[in-house]
Amino acid sequence: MVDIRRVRLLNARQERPGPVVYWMSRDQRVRDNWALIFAQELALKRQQPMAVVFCLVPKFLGATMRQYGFMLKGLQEVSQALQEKQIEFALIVGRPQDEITKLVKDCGAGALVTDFDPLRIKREWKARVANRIQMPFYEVDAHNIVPCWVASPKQEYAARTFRPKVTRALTDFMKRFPSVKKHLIPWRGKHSKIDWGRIERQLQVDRTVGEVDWIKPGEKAAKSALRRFIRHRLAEYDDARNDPNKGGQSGLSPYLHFGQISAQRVAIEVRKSDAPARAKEAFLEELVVRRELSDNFCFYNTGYDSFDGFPDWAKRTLDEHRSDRRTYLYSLKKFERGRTHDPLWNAAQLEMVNTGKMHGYMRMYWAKKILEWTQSPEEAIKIATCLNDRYELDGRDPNGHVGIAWSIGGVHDRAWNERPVFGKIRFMSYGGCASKFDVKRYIAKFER
Ligand code: FAD
Ligand code: FO1
Repeated sequence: MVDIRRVRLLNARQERPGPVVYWMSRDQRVRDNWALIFAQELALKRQQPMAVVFCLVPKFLGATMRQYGFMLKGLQEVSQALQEKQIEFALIVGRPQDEITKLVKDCGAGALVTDFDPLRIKREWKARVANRIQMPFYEVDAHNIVPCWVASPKQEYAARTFRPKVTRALTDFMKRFPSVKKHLIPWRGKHSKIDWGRIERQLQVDRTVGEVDWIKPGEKAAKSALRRFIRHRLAEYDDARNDPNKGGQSGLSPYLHFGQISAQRVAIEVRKSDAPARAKEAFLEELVVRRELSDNFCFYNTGYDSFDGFPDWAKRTLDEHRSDRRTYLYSLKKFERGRTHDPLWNAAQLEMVNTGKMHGYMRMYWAKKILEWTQSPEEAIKIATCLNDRYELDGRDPNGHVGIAWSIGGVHDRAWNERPVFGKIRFMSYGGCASKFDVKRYIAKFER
């Protein structure tokens, strides 16, 4: 049974007979998906058919072929896995408020289920759909181990204040996942045959940022990536993760971002492993505390992607230094091409452009230098968000907004000693990086 605290009702509509539809969006997987499990429970309780639908929205937050290609290949695997469970999967294209509303009306749905996402665009989609349909519309947090609204009723100030709350609730929510059953009540609506090749060819999307080949999309590939990480890299995670030359990270963020693997599954497997406790704790701190803290920030702070969302102390200190002279000033184009005076920054930019995944340690340095070399914090946020979301496979994610807000606006951080441009925002320097890892080696790997 899905823990009912994981479910929210988005509209106050009367129960009605009819099939159950799961509008899949953030959690694009069949295994370990609480939203899908909830939708099937609802359908079986009512002895009704069920279907899963994905609404493909071209030009989603500036995504390019790099992200759409990864996502669509993952969805193809979802559709095959659902077929084996005799669950109908439909892929529709257009605006959710039109297409989802039309689909649930055409099939006479009795209930609509979707997965949770704190991003503004998703909340707008759901509000519009909720107003146009006459059936109950449920939202299930299938992304966080502890449902966002359960972990905390408010925006948390720092990992320090959030950690005890989420850790306390963790045991309660780390329940075993029931597997999705074969759905023996046949879908009576029309059956859609999806021409994946045509969908990909016809997608109006920026194709100048191409797909990457070092990572295979989909649930199966995600599962083996997790197994490889646990077997070969988890044990050294706590010291390797801050050295971009060691490649000590899990590489899971594209899978987590598209929901092709459940964070709860990752946590269960990491906990079961025989890696040293220190390494497991360091990894779970990032996977659980930091990642779920990002959803907390985006869920409770409407300015999660703007200067307004910064804490007061940060806004004050950045305001005091608005007119400080910038030693260097670069345009979006110069940044994008990795044409600054700093070879380390350029190498990080080129790593992101060429691989779709910049090393986590470099992402902090990368964003902080954009603050240093632009005329205002607002412009820095804009440039960092645009480049991160254009090139990163894991972009357009609450983690991204928080990563940028931490780097530029001190979100979840504290004040440091004052300096030009940054004020009391934590500073990072080339020299600081050089004291932690072999910067020349990193630069040589990625320079032009
Ligand atoms: P690992 O170190 O193996 O971590 C495993 C998982 O833990 C990650 O996939 C992620 O879900 C979570 N995690 C790790 N570090 C963080 C963190 N600092 N904050 C929140 N969760 C974390 N992450 C994204 O998923 N999408 C983004 O667009 C993104 N943009 C960022 C921008 C900046 C400026 C900064 C400083 C960080 C950003 N991050 C983003 C957070 C973090 O850098 C990435 O999650 C991490 O590098 C992903 O690689 P990995 O899965 O191999 O990481
Ligand atoms: N979600 C959708 O429901 N429909 C889409 O067409 C869609 C496209 C898309 C492209 C790139 C990308 O990074 C994410 C995309 N998402 C889409 C949303 C995604 O599944 C995540 O829910 C959010 O980006 C993270 O919160």
